[in-house]
Amino acid sequence: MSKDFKRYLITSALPYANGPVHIGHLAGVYIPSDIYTRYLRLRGRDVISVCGSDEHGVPITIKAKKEGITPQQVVDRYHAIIKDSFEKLGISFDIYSRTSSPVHAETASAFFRKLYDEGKFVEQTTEQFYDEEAKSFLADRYIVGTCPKCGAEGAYGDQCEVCGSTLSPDELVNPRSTLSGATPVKRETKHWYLPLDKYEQMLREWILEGHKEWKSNVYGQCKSWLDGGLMPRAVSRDLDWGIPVPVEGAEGKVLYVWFDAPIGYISATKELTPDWEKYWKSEDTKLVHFIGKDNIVFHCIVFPSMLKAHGEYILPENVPSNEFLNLEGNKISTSKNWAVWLHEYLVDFPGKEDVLRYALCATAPETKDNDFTWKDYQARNNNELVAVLGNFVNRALVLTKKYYDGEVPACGELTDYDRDTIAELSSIKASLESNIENYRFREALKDAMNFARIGNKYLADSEPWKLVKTDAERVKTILNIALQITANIAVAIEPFMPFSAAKILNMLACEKFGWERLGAMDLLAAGHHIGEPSLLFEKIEDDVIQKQLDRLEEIAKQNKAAEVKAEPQKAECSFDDFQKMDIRVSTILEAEKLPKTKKLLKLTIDTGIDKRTIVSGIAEHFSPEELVGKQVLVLVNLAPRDFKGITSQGMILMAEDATGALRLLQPNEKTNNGAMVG
Ligand code: B3M
Ligand code: ZN
Repeated sequence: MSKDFKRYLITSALPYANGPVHIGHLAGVYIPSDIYTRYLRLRGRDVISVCGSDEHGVPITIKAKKEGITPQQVVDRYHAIIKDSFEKLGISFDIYSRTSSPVHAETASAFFRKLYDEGKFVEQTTEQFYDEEAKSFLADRYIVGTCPKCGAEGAYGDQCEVCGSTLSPDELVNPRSTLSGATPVKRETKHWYLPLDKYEQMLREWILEGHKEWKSNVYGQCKSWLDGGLMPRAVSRDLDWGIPVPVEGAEGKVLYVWFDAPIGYISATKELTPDWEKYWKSEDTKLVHFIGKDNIVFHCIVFPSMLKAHGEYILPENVPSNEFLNLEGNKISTSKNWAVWLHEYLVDFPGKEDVLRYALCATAPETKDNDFTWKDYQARNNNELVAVLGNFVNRALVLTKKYYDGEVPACGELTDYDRDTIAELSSIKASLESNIENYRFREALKDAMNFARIGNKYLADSEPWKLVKTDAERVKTILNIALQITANIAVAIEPFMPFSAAKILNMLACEKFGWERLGAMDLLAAGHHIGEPSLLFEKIEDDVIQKQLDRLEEIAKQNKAAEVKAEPQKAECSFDDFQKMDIRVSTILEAEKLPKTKKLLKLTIDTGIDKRTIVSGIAEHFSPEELVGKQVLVLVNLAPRDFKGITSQGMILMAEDATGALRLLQPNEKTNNGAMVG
């Protein structure tokens, strides 16, 4: 079954350029694909890795509308951020292109045109929602209304974000267009459909019979789609952002984003190399799509049907899709800002690119959804990278410096323990390779780390720092072995942590050893001079992690507040009713806690009319110190009330937000006390 391929073409899902990349994207797609690609390169294979920004589709136009800018401005901004942050994390695409490139427009148009000319599409006229004021057909996302399931306002035509129900625009109560507010009407429109049902048999044979080795989540999804029966799918849309449908009489219509985006893989390859056809059109190429689980149907059913319909292209050999990564127990969400953004991480954690690569690979949701927590990130750094990997490499190098002035000592006679250790090390390579080649990157990372674990144990067991006083000859052998292990680590971790691998090589004063030598114990010649040791990783302290947790807590609060519905309006009051209330700008002069109470503060207030005492139940929300000197609004003619024997003359006005926090109401600029509010 394992065919020998001459070359590899690796694709990674094209991120939508409507927001930056977050850790969910990285763990699900880009880190696995980069590990795989780097590994193949190290093995000397002919491999290219292509990716780029997905710059069409409704999410982009919505973002543009929300920010009052053009779709082009949106994609320019995020394409730059995404490309830059991928580079900084060491994601080593051979090309990171974009679907707004001219080569792509031409490639996608020609692809459509060929299918069109050969009669591979069916044309169908259906009724779609239309905004008569804005003179525009409406994508589902452009229609909002009341959710028929939970009654929430502002549900979208495809989904209610409050209760999570999947909806169709027909189901919305009181549907409105977000373009003009008008009630949408139905209007006829013509589109081109790819009859997926015609490819069902081909897909069944190819996937269900031919690719039983695919990951069970991917295989299972394909099977359930195929068992459910496939239907023709529209490949065009009424939209003004995208690649125009290259057919006469198709004004105002563009290619559906899921038609053009996967063709982006082909366009990117074209831009990369004039030899692109040998990657796409030869059965000797192993095509692998790295994607997230929400993209499975497009990469396993729709795109392969397109490729088959076209006729000149190969199909993917595998589509290793991951499940989802959650963040601190909750689903990552771009719209809710519940994410760790790569470009922000790079600023907050300079020099810690490999730590993120490591932590995300180690927690990658390979077989089921998984959770990223900052505590786990910290523990992985401190207990694994610092305590095991960094510690071992540092000891080996520092001791070599100290005992031999940086010269690699010769290996003497081996003990049984040495031989066992070496045997253990040499068995790792095969496991590491098989794990990577079978997309088990978490296991592969454990294999790579095993070099450091074994090395660490070897030094701890053999204690050269003690032995140096009694058996100096033996210490030479121990350190020779420790240095050989260090050199092996530089090879083994390179696909996962390329920056650290380079750092180790630099400290060893060596060029790359080559993957084929992994496991060998003669990577460093006796007499070779190593360079200066420095720390590979540093401990991450609690306060750094706390800062990230605080940020998330703040976001959670804001999200909660945004979700909460305001209390219904109270019964009407007359202007005279309102006029009865005498509200004045006042300054808090003194504040103290009322003894033996939890909630009460005794405040002395300058109302401009007089100085008076107010007792307020806010001690759990404000400390006396933070109140003194603040200007506030006070209802001064409220009937006096006694609290614990103190008469309170008035009430300070406050707002309680959705989280239960109290906010003082203050004039927006300093105002004289006694100024009337009304
Ligand atoms: N832009 C969807 C996503 O990010 C998408 C992938 C396209 S791959 C051709 O989920
Ligand atoms: Zn709902």
